[in-house]
Amino acid sequence: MGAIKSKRFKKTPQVLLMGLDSAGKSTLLYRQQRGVVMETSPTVGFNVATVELDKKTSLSVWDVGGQGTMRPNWKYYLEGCKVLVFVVDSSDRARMGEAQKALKKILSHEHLKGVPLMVLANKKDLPNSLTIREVSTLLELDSYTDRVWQIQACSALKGLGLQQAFLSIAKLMHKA
Ligand code: G3D
Repeated sequence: MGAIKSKRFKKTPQVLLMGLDSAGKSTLLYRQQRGVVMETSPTVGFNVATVELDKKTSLSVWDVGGQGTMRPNWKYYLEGCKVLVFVVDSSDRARMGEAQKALKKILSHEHLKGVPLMVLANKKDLPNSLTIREVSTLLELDSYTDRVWQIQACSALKGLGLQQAFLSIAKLMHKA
């Protein structure tokens, strides 16, 4: 998500958009954005992008691959999260295990206890993309019995399924 410019960062975002690098987070944001305000946070060493969805809701975006050593700093960012949106590249079977581990790790944080989860199985336009049932199995979503979760297929590139996804995210916010 390096291409997005940054300006401001809120410490208590309402929606966190996470996923491995190349999952399609930046593409999704560019599709959804109204006004994008971004920041690279030098103090914690990873990029955080914040988008104003509307006057009351902000969305912060992180790459979570390989950030294990940054975990002590996560508490400053995860607090106040109402919905966690996890984006996966559904055409990349080889990295599903890595995505599963990253998701599990982030969800184990105390600040995300009981926080609803929306998984976006992105790149559904590609012919080799996995079904949402397959993605859900590989991410072991059934093991998350202590929170509400949903999975939806989308294509950030083609703009497919995004409107529905954001409507569902708005609904999940009220379940937090
Ligand atoms: P990230 O922000 O999660 O790191 P990006 O991911 O948004 O930068 O996307 C990584 C690559 O995947 C980009 O291709 C982008 O165009 C592509 N991509 C994102 N979403 C989709 C999608 O829904 N369908 C398809 N087919 N491709 C998608 P490049 O070639 O620029 O690396």
